[in-house]
Amino acid sequence: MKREIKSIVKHFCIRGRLTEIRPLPRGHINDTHVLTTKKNKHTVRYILQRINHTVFKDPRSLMENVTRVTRHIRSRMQKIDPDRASRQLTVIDSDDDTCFHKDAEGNFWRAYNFIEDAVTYDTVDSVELAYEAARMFGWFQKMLIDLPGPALHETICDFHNTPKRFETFQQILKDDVFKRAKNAKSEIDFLFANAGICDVLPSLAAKGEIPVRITHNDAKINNVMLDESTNEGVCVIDLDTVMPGLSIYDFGDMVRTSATFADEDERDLSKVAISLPMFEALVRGYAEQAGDFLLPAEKERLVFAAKLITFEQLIRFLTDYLAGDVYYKVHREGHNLDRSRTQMRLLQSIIKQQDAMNEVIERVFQQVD
Ligand code: ADP
Ligand code: GN1
Ligand code: MG
Repeated sequence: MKREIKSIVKHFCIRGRLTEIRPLPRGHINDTHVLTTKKNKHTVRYILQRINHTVFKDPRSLMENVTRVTRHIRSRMQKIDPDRASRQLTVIDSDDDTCFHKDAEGNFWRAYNFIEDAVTYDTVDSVELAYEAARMFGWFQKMLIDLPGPALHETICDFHNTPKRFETFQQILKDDVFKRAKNAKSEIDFLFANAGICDVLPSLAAKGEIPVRITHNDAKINNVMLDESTNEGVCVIDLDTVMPGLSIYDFGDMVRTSATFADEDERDLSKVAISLPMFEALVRGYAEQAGDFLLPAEKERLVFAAKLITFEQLIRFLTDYLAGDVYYKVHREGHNLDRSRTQMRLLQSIIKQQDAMNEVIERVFQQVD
Protein backbone atom coordinates (compact mmCIF):
# COMPACT_ATOMS: atom_id res chain seq x y z
CA MET A 1 0.00 0.00 0.00
CA LYS A 2 2.75 2.44 1.00
CA ARG A 3 4.57 1.91 -2.29
CA GLU A 4 1.34 2.41 -4.18
CA ILE A 5 0.67 5.65 -2.30
CA LYS A 6 4.19 6.91 -2.97
CA SER A 7 3.59 6.57 -6.67
CA ILE A 8 0.30 8.47 -6.31
CA VAL A 9 1.91 11.30 -4.35
CA LYS A 10 4.31 11.98 -7.25
CA HIS A 11 1.38 13.28 -9.25
CA PHE A 12 0.67 16.15 -6.86
CA CYS A 13 2.48 19.48 -6.62
CA ILE A 14 3.69 19.04 -3.06
CA ARG A 15 6.78 20.69 -1.62
CA GLY A 16 9.79 18.76 -0.33
CA ARG A 17 10.72 15.10 0.09
CA LEU A 18 8.09 12.63 1.27
CA THR A 19 9.16 11.22 4.65
CA GLU A 20 6.03 9.62 6.05
CA ILE A 21 2.64 8.25 4.97
CA ARG A 22 0.18 7.59 7.79
CA PRO A 23 -3.36 6.30 7.36
CA LEU A 24 -6.04 8.31 9.15
CA PRO A 25 -8.81 5.78 9.64
CA ARG A 26 -11.78 8.07 10.22
CA GLY A 27 -15.00 8.68 8.31
CA HIS A 28 -17.33 6.16 6.75
CA ILE A 29 -16.66 6.78 3.08
CA ASN A 30 -13.23 7.88 1.77
CA ASP A 31 -9.69 6.62 2.58
CA THR A 32 -7.58 9.32 4.16
CA HIS A 33 -3.77 9.50 4.62
CA VAL A 34 -1.52 12.09 6.18
CA LEU A 35 1.65 12.83 4.20
CA THR A 36 4.72 14.43 5.78
CA THR A 37 7.35 16.11 3.63
CA LYS A 38 10.63 17.82 4.50
CA LYS A 39 12.37 20.66 2.74
CA ASN A 40 15.38 22.41 4.28
CA LYS A 41 14.40 21.35 7.80
CA HIS A 42 10.84 22.56 7.21
CA THR A 43 8.12 19.98 7.70
CA VAL A 44 4.96 20.30 5.65
CA ARG A 45 1.97 18.00 5.92
CA TYR A 46 -0.77 17.19 3.44
CA ILE A 47 -3.92 15.12 3.32
CA LEU A 48 -4.22 12.56 0.53
CA GLN A 49 -7.63 11.01 -0.05
CA ARG A 50 -8.91 8.28 -2.29
CA ILE A 51 -12.40 9.29 -3.32
CA ASN A 52 -14.90 6.47 -2.93
CA HIS A 53 -16.11 6.30 -6.52
CA THR A 54 -18.76 3.70 -5.76
CA VAL A 55 -20.46 6.37 -3.69
CA PHE A 56 -19.40 9.39 -5.76
CA LYS A 57 -19.98 8.26 -9.31
CA ASP A 58 -18.54 11.38 -10.96
CA PRO A 59 -15.38 12.42 -9.09
CA ARG A 60 -14.50 14.98 -11.79
CA SER A 61 -17.66 17.00 -11.19
CA LEU A 62 -17.23 16.54 -7.47
CA MET A 63 -13.72 18.04 -7.61
CA GLU A 64 -15.00 20.88 -9.77
CA ASN A 65 -17.45 21.70 -6.97
CA VAL A 66 -14.81 21.40 -4.26
CA THR A 67 -12.37 23.63 -6.15
CA ARG A 68 -14.97 26.33 -6.73
CA VAL A 69 -16.14 26.24 -3.13
CA THR A 70 -12.66 26.28 -1.55
CA ARG A 71 -11.46 29.13 -3.81
CA HIS A 72 -14.53 31.18 -3.09
CA ILE A 73 -14.26 30.79 0.67
CA ARG A 74 -10.55 31.55 0.69
CA SER A 75 -10.93 34.66 -1.39
CA ARG A 76 -13.78 35.93 0.81
CA MET A 77 -11.75 35.22 3.94
CA GLN A 78 -8.72 37.01 2.50
CA LYS A 79 -10.81 40.18 2.57
CA ILE A 80 -12.41 39.77 5.97
CA ASP A 81 -9.98 37.67 8.03
CA PRO A 82 -6.61 37.04 6.28
CA ASP A 83 -5.21 34.97 9.17
CA ARG A 84 -8.01 32.49 8.88
CA ALA A 85 -7.85 32.52 5.06
CA SER A 86 -4.57 30.60 5.21
CA ARG A 87 -6.21 27.95 7.40
CA GLN A 88 -8.93 27.07 4.91
CA LEU A 89 -9.01 23.89 2.89
CA THR A 90 -6.98 24.29 -0.33
CA VAL A 91 -6.94 21.76 -3.14
CA ILE A 92 -3.41 20.86 -4.22
CA ASP A 93 -2.88 20.83 -7.99
CA SER A 94 -1.98 17.61 -9.75
CA ASP A 95 0.66 17.34 -12.47
CA ASP A 96 -1.81 17.38 -15.34
CA ASP A 97 -3.31 20.63 -14.12
CA THR A 98 -6.45 19.01 -12.86
CA CYS A 99 -7.12 18.87 -9.17
CA PHE A 100 -7.13 15.08 -8.90
CA HIS A 101 -5.21 12.06 -10.13
CA LYS A 102 -6.74 8.96 -11.67
CA ASP A 103 -4.54 5.90 -11.14
CA ALA A 104 -4.16 2.83 -13.36
CA GLU A 105 -6.86 0.99 -11.43
CA GLY A 106 -9.37 3.76 -11.96
CA ASN A 107 -9.16 5.20 -8.43
CA PHE A 108 -9.46 8.95 -8.01
CA TRP A 109 -7.13 10.73 -5.59
CA ARG A 110 -6.94 14.31 -4.33
CA ALA A 111 -4.68 16.21 -1.96
CA TYR A 112 -5.29 19.08 0.43
CA ASN A 113 -3.15 21.25 2.66
CA PHE A 114 -3.05 19.81 6.19
CA ILE A 115 -4.81 22.15 8.62
CA GLU A 116 -2.22 22.39 11.38
CA ASP A 117 -2.89 22.94 15.09
CA ALA A 118 -6.52 22.05 14.62
CA VAL A 119 -8.60 19.11 15.76
CA THR A 120 -11.87 17.35 15.01
CA TYR A 121 -14.11 15.66 17.57
CA ASP A 122 -16.40 12.70 17.04
CA THR A 123 -18.64 13.65 19.93
CA VAL A 124 -19.41 16.82 21.79
CA ASP A 125 -18.67 17.09 25.49
CA SER A 126 -19.50 20.71 26.24
CA VAL A 127 -21.93 23.47 25.32
CA GLU A 128 -19.01 25.54 24.06
CA LEU A 129 -18.17 22.88 21.49
CA ALA A 130 -21.80 22.53 20.35
CA TYR A 131 -22.01 26.31 19.95
CA GLU A 132 -18.80 26.54 17.95
CA ALA A 133 -19.56 23.62 15.63
CA ALA A 134 -22.98 25.06 14.78
CA ARG A 135 -21.55 28.55 14.35
CA MET A 136 -19.10 27.12 11.82
CA PHE A 137 -21.75 25.37 9.72
CA GLY A 138 -23.83 28.58 9.77
CA TRP A 139 -20.71 30.49 8.71
CA PHE A 140 -20.12 27.97 5.91
CA GLN A 141 -23.63 28.44 4.52
CA LYS A 142 -23.22 32.21 4.76
CA MET A 143 -19.89 32.14 2.91
CA LEU A 144 -21.50 30.36 -0.03
CA ILE A 145 -24.58 32.54 -0.40
CA ASP A 146 -22.87 34.62 -3.08
CA LEU A 147 -21.05 31.82 -4.92
CA PRO A 148 -21.28 32.86 -8.57
CA GLY A 149 -23.18 30.49 -10.91
CA PRO A 150 -23.64 28.00 -12.46
CA ALA A 151 -25.29 25.74 -9.91
CA LEU A 152 -23.03 23.19 -8.25
CA HIS A 153 -23.20 19.60 -9.50
CA GLU A 154 -25.35 17.17 -7.58
CA THR A 155 -22.60 14.80 -6.42
CA ILE A 156 -25.05 12.16 -5.19
CA CYS A 157 -28.46 12.18 -6.82
CA ASP A 158 -31.46 12.21 -4.50
CA PHE A 159 -29.15 12.50 -1.51
CA HIS A 160 -31.88 13.86 0.75
CA ASN A 161 -34.78 12.33 -1.11
CA THR A 162 -36.05 10.62 2.03
CA PRO A 163 -39.18 9.13 0.38
CA LYS A 164 -36.92 7.45 -2.20
CA ARG A 165 -34.61 6.18 0.54
CA PHE A 166 -37.65 4.70 2.24
CA GLU A 167 -38.65 2.95 -1.00
CA THR A 168 -35.15 1.50 -1.34
CA PHE A 169 -35.37 0.29 2.25
CA GLN A 170 -38.66 -1.48 1.52
CA GLN A 171 -37.20 -3.20 -1.54
CA ILE A 172 -34.12 -4.40 0.35
CA LEU A 173 -36.34 -5.57 3.21
CA LYS A 174 -38.55 -7.52 0.80
CA ASP A 175 -35.54 -9.37 -0.61
CA ASP A 176 -33.83 -9.74 2.79
CA VAL A 177 -30.94 -11.54 1.05
CA PHE A 178 -28.85 -11.81 4.22
CA LYS A 179 -31.78 -12.91 6.40
CA ARG A 180 -31.09 -10.08 8.81
CA ALA A 181 -34.58 -8.58 9.08
CA LYS A 182 -35.35 -10.92 11.99
CA ASN A 183 -32.67 -9.09 14.06
CA ALA A 184 -34.24 -5.68 13.49
CA LYS A 185 -37.94 -6.21 14.11
CA SER A 186 -38.60 -3.22 16.35
CA GLU A 187 -36.52 -0.87 14.18
CA ILE A 188 -38.42 -1.99 11.07
CA ASP A 189 -41.78 -1.52 12.82
CA PHE A 190 -40.66 1.94 13.93
CA LEU A 191 -39.77 2.89 10.36
CA PHE A 192 -43.18 1.93 9.03
CA ALA A 193 -44.97 3.63 11.91
CA ASN A 194 -43.13 6.91 11.28
CA ALA A 195 -42.92 6.87 7.46
CA GLY A 196 -45.06 10.03 7.28
CA ILE A 197 -41.99 12.05 8.31
CA CYS A 198 -40.23 11.37 4.98
CA ASP A 199 -42.25 13.51 2.62
CA VAL A 200 -42.80 16.75 4.53
CA LEU A 201 -39.70 18.81 3.63
CA PRO A 202 -39.25 17.52 0.05
CA SER A 203 -42.81 18.54 -0.76
CA LEU A 204 -42.41 22.00 0.83
CA ALA A 205 -39.21 22.48 -1.19
CA ALA A 206 -40.95 21.32 -4.38
CA LYS A 207 -43.67 23.94 -3.78
CA GLY A 208 -40.97 26.60 -3.34
CA GLU A 209 -41.93 27.28 0.28
CA ILE A 210 -38.42 26.51 1.47
CA PRO A 211 -35.53 27.81 -0.66
CA VAL A 212 -32.79 25.66 -2.13
CA ARG A 213 -29.41 27.06 -1.09
CA ILE A 214 -25.83 25.78 -1.14
CA THR A 215 -25.43 23.45 1.79
CA HIS A 216 -22.81 21.13 3.23
CA ASN A 217 -25.02 18.05 3.52
CA ASP A 218 -22.75 16.27 5.99
CA ALA A 219 -22.81 18.71 8.91
CA LYS A 220 -21.42 16.24 11.43
CA ILE A 221 -19.34 17.44 14.33
CA ASN A 222 -16.22 15.71 12.94
CA ASN A 223 -16.35 17.75 9.76
CA VAL A 224 -15.47 20.98 11.58
CA MET A 225 -11.87 21.76 12.46
CA LEU A 226 -11.32 23.71 15.66
CA ASP A 227 -8.16 25.39 16.88
CA GLU A 228 -6.25 22.99 19.11
CA SER A 229 -5.57 25.53 21.83
CA THR A 230 -8.63 27.78 21.78
CA ASN A 231 -11.29 25.42 20.33
CA GLU A 232 -12.33 28.27 18.08
CA GLY A 233 -13.66 27.22 14.66
CA VAL A 234 -11.04 27.21 11.92
CA CYS A 235 -12.70 25.69 8.86
CA VAL A 236 -15.24 23.21 7.57
CA ILE A 237 -13.96 20.09 5.78
CA ASP A 238 -15.35 17.05 3.93
CA LEU A 239 -16.86 19.00 1.07
CA ASP A 240 -17.88 16.08 -1.16
CA THR A 241 -21.58 16.61 -0.64
CA VAL A 242 -21.60 20.41 -0.86
CA MET A 243 -24.37 21.00 -3.39
CA PRO A 244 -27.80 22.57 -3.70
CA GLY A 245 -29.93 21.61 -0.72
CA LEU A 246 -31.98 22.82 2.22
CA SER A 247 -30.09 24.72 4.89
CA ILE A 248 -32.23 23.14 7.56
CA TYR A 249 -30.98 19.67 6.62
CA ASP A 250 -27.53 20.81 7.77
CA PHE A 251 -29.09 22.03 10.99
CA GLY A 252 -30.72 18.61 11.38
CA ASP A 253 -27.37 16.86 11.04
CA MET A 254 -25.86 19.22 13.63
CA VAL A 255 -28.57 18.29 16.11
CA ARG A 256 -28.10 14.60 15.33
CA THR A 257 -24.38 14.71 16.06
CA SER A 258 -23.82 17.71 18.33
CA ALA A 259 -26.80 17.95 20.68
CA THR A 260 -26.06 14.61 22.32
CA PHE A 261 -23.13 13.26 24.28
CA ALA A 262 -23.51 9.86 22.64
CA ASP A 263 -21.47 8.42 19.79
CA GLU A 264 -23.28 7.68 16.56
CA ASP A 265 -22.88 3.95 17.25
CA GLU A 266 -23.32 4.00 21.05
CA ARG A 267 -24.56 0.59 22.23
CA ASP A 268 -25.66 1.74 25.66
CA LEU A 269 -28.91 3.31 24.59
CA SER A 270 -29.50 4.82 28.02
CA LYS A 271 -26.79 7.34 27.05
CA VAL A 272 -28.54 8.35 23.84
CA ALA A 273 -30.65 11.50 24.23
CA ILE A 274 -30.85 15.09 23.12
CA SER A 275 -29.44 17.38 25.79
CA LEU A 276 -31.47 20.59 25.89
CA PRO A 277 -28.56 22.78 27.07
CA MET A 278 -26.43 21.42 24.20
CA PHE A 279 -29.30 22.00 21.81
CA GLU A 280 -29.66 25.58 22.99
CA ALA A 281 -25.94 26.24 22.56
CA LEU A 282 -26.12 24.80 19.09
CA VAL A 283 -29.09 26.98 18.15
CA ARG A 284 -27.22 30.03 19.46
CA GLY A 285 -24.18 29.22 17.35
CA TYR A 286 -26.19 28.59 14.21
CA ALA A 287 -28.47 31.62 14.72
CA GLU A 288 -25.48 33.92 15.17
CA GLN A 289 -24.43 33.25 11.58
CA ALA A 290 -27.62 32.18 9.83
CA GLY A 291 -30.14 34.36 11.69
CA ASP A 292 -30.02 37.11 9.09
CA PHE A 293 -30.56 35.00 5.98
CA LEU A 294 -32.95 32.26 7.16
CA LEU A 295 -36.58 32.82 6.21
CA PRO A 296 -39.40 32.32 8.76
CA ALA A 297 -40.45 29.18 6.82
CA GLU A 298 -37.00 27.71 7.47
CA LYS A 299 -36.79 28.75 11.13
CA GLU A 300 -40.17 27.18 11.80
CA ARG A 301 -39.00 23.80 10.53
CA LEU A 302 -35.63 23.53 12.25
CA VAL A 303 -36.76 21.01 14.84
CA PHE A 304 -38.70 19.07 12.24
CA ALA A 305 -35.53 18.93 10.10
CA ALA A 306 -33.67 17.37 13.03
CA LYS A 307 -36.37 14.72 13.18
CA LEU A 308 -36.30 14.10 9.48
CA ILE A 309 -32.51 13.88 9.18
CA THR A 310 -32.28 11.49 12.12
CA PHE A 311 -35.06 9.41 10.58
CA GLU A 312 -33.29 9.45 7.21
CA GLN A 313 -30.05 8.32 8.85
CA LEU A 314 -31.94 5.51 10.57
CA ILE A 315 -33.31 4.41 7.18
CA ARG A 316 -29.83 4.58 5.65
CA PHE A 317 -28.03 2.60 8.36
CA LEU A 318 -30.79 -0.01 8.55
CA THR A 319 -30.93 -0.38 4.76
CA ASP A 320 -27.17 -0.93 4.70
CA TYR A 321 -27.40 -3.49 7.51
CA LEU A 322 -30.06 -5.44 5.61
CA ALA A 323 -28.11 -5.11 2.35
CA GLY A 324 -25.00 -6.68 3.88
CA ASP A 325 -22.94 -3.57 4.82
CA VAL A 326 -22.11 -2.37 1.34
CA TYR A 327 -22.08 1.42 1.80
CA TYR A 328 -20.71 2.43 5.20
CA LYS A 329 -17.41 1.13 6.51
CA VAL A 330 -18.15 -1.22 9.42
CA HIS A 331 -15.76 -2.15 12.23
CA ARG A 332 -17.70 -4.89 14.02
CA GLU A 333 -20.54 -7.32 13.43
CA GLY A 334 -23.89 -5.62 13.54
CA HIS A 335 -22.27 -2.17 13.40
CA ASN A 336 -24.90 -0.70 11.08
CA LEU A 337 -27.65 -2.21 13.23
CA ASP A 338 -26.11 -0.57 16.31
CA ARG A 339 -25.97 2.72 14.42
CA SER A 340 -29.64 2.43 13.47
CA ARG A 341 -30.63 1.69 17.06
CA THR A 342 -28.81 4.82 18.19
CA GLN A 343 -30.62 6.91 15.56
CA MET A 344 -33.97 5.45 16.61
CA ARG A 345 -33.35 6.27 20.27
CA LEU A 346 -32.23 9.77 19.35
CA LEU A 347 -35.30 10.36 17.25
CA GLN A 348 -37.52 9.16 20.12
CA SER A 349 -35.75 11.67 22.34
CA ILE A 350 -36.36 14.50 19.81
CA ILE A 351 -40.04 13.57 19.54
CA LYS A 352 -40.35 13.62 23.34
CA GLN A 353 -38.71 17.03 23.64
CA GLN A 354 -39.87 18.72 20.46
CA ASP A 355 -42.07 21.31 22.19
CA ALA A 356 -39.23 22.40 24.44
CA MET A 357 -36.87 22.44 21.45
CA ASN A 358 -39.26 24.65 19.47
CA GLU A 359 -39.45 27.04 22.41
CA VAL A 360 -35.67 27.31 22.39
CA ILE A 361 -35.70 28.12 18.66
CA GLU A 362 -38.30 30.82 19.10
CA ARG A 363 -36.54 32.41 22.06
CA VAL A 364 -33.03 32.36 20.60
CA PHE A 365 -33.99 33.63 17.16
CA GLN A 366 -36.03 36.45 18.73
CA GLN A 367 -32.88 37.51 20.60
CA VAL A 368 -30.71 37.60 17.47
CA ASP A 369 -33.32 39.20 15.15
P1 ADP B 1 -14.60 11.24 5.37
O1 ADP B 1 -15.39 11.64 4.15
O2 ADP B 1 -14.11 9.87 5.26
O3 ADP B 1 -15.32 11.56 6.64
P2 ADP B 1 -12.91 13.61 5.89
O4 ADP B 1 -12.57 14.50 4.74
O5 ADP B 1 -13.93 14.10 6.84
O6 ADP B 1 -13.27 12.15 5.32
O7 ADP B 1 -11.57 13.31 6.68
C1 ADP B 1 -11.51 12.40 7.75
C2 ADP B 1 -10.76 13.04 8.93
O8 ADP B 1 -9.44 13.42 8.51
C3 ADP B 1 -11.39 14.34 9.46
O9 ADP B 1 -12.38 14.10 10.43
C4 ADP B 1 -10.17 15.07 10.03
O10 ADP B 1 -9.90 14.62 11.34
C5 ADP B 1 -9.03 14.63 9.12
N1 ADP B 1 -8.79 15.63 8.05
C6 ADP B 1 -9.41 15.69 6.85
N2 ADP B 1 -8.95 16.71 6.12
C7 ADP B 1 -7.99 17.32 6.86
C8 ADP B 1 -7.11 18.44 6.64
N3 ADP B 1 -7.11 19.11 5.49
N4 ADP B 1 -6.24 18.76 7.62
C9 ADP B 1 -6.20 18.06 8.78
N5 ADP B 1 -6.99 17.00 9.05
C10 ADP B 1 -7.89 16.62 8.10
C1 GN1 C 1 -21.09 9.56 5.86
O1 GN1 C 1 -18.10 10.66 5.05
P1 GN1 C 1 -18.72 10.74 6.41
O2 GN1 C 1 -18.35 9.62 7.29
O3 GN1 C 1 -18.49 12.10 7.02
C2 GN1 C 1 -22.17 9.91 4.84
C3 GN1 C 1 -23.14 10.93 5.44
C4 GN1 C 1 -23.77 10.35 6.68
C5 GN1 C 1 -22.66 9.96 7.66
C6 GN1 C 1 -23.21 9.29 8.89
C7 GN1 C 1 -21.31 10.61 1.28
O4 GN1 C 1 -20.32 10.70 6.17
O5 GN1 C 1 -24.15 11.24 4.50
O6 GN1 C 1 -24.63 11.27 7.26
O7 GN1 C 1 -21.70 9.07 7.04
N1 GN1 C 1 -21.57 10.45 3.65
C8 GN1 C 1 -22.00 10.04 2.45
O8 GN1 C 1 -22.24 9.29 9.85
O9 GN1 C 1 -22.91 9.21 2.31
MG1 MG D 1 -15.86 13.41 7.48
